Amino acid sequence: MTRLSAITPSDRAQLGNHLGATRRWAREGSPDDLYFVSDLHAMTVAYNPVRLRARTNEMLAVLLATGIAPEAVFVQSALVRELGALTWVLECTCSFGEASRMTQFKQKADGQSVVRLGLLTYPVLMAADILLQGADEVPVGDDQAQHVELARDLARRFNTTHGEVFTVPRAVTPATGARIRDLADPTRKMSKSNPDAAGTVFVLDEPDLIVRKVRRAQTDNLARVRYAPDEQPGVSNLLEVLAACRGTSPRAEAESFTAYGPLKDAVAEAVVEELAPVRTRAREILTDPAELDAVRKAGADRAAERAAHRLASALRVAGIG
Ligand code: AQP
Repeated sequence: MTRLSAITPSDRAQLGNHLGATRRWAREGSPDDLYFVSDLHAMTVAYNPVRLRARTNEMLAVLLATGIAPEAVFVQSALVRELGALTWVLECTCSFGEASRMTQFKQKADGQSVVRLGLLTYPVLMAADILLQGADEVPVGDDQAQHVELARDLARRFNTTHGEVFTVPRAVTPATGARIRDLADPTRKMSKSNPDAAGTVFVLDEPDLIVRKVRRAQTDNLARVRYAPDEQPGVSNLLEVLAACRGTSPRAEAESFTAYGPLKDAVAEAVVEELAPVRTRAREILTDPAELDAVRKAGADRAAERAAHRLASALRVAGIG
């Protein structure tokens, strides 16, 4: 069984990426799994090419530092030609209505004066990522489950129309940590590219900065520690983070606290402890660019080799190539 998932270097990896995704990839990984840095996905909004290259390398180092096997990683743009071809085929399988219904598209397009076409079509590129590698399972946080659903629909439709080429993938989401919220505004999810970084804990943040961010986390004036995401989103988010770090449940954690101060202290300590080994190892990896390049090259070769047969079949039955 092949699991495949990705992280976009739109900015630096954050705690939600770690708890909801990358930590699980490292823990649950099996020899056939594939995890990649989706640098092509980072181009859907205005970006700086020099920074994108640096973030891509940093993200690759974070994946390795989290414990993902070097044999399981690659950088998406190594397959830019193969993905370009399959994305076109899948775009011609997908309707405008399906693409424009994606919640993330609606959220990210909202308020932008210029909406790039790539922002609308990137879930189709994501479907190409998944289908090209024949993934069975796609471990993601809640926010990406809808995109995996689209990949399923496109795979089924293509197979029915042209012949069985693609494995139909399924999304798998974690019980806790599936949607870590922004510490400063718990009504929205924690994101790398949120312009206000006060509520985002980055994986490579120094411990004292993590402590400051957690201490400033928004709570409420109800003065009780309960896991009630609708009524007490800030407190519930802290409990969720604590539970994800400790491998417990938010409700069980709520029993141990009566005031917000001690809860924040416990969360800060747990997050610092959780991220410290990743930060230390990532720093080491980044001091050896030649080794990182070698991992990148080997990953590119493996991913291209896996993709070749499936792409050729898809193009053939679609009547092209
Ligand atoms: N807040 C979150 N809680 C739990 N899981 C999360 N993920 C993202 N945010 C949270 C999961 O992390 C994986 C990699 O995400 P991505 O880089 O592909 O894109 P994203 O979901 O758009 O992540 P961000 O951090 O919010 O980036 P920007 O700011 O660029 O939009 C995915 O499995 C995702 O579910």
